Amino acid sequence: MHVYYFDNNDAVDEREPHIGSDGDVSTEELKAIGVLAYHFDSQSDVDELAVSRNYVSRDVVDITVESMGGPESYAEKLKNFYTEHLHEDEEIRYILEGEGYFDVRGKDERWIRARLSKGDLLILPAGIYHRFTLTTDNYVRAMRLFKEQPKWVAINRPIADENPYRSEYLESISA
Ligand code: KMT
Ligand code: NI
Repeated sequence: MHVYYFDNNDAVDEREPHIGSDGDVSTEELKAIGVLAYHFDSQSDVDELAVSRNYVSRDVVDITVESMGGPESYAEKLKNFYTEHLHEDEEIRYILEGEGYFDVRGKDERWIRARLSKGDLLILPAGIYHRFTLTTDNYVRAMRLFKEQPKWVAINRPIADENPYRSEYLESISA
């Protein structure tokens, strides 16, 4: 998994790498904002992790132009994924096929981009602002795992600024 600071060049398609000049981001740096990154080649390792962290539900999503029902709805879906948002629960994303980018906000509000390929797994804490997009290959198959009662809803910024899970998250990363 390549993790680095995003270049903030919004004139370029979001599905391009956008490798910035601020360099790579280490696993420790990710951990400091509550994000855990792993690589698992076997599903049983993922299952074990899910059990140990009290995950109870999951789904598998295929994101392609066809699976989304054509170019227009694909573009619409991408727009939703790429709108900065948070979730009220911790969530796991595990890449089964293809590739995608998760952008998460660093402590200083800079975007950190993680390029996820087959076998890469990311744990996003509740309350972290993030967004997602595909690569120019336009193909990903991902498993999404949810804790306890799944809260599928994405809450966009800035409405989520007032969300209690947001405050709780900010508290948890303040050292
Ligand atoms: C999210 O939380 O933004 C997503 O789950 C994006 C799609 S999963 C590859
Ligand atoms: Ni999300």
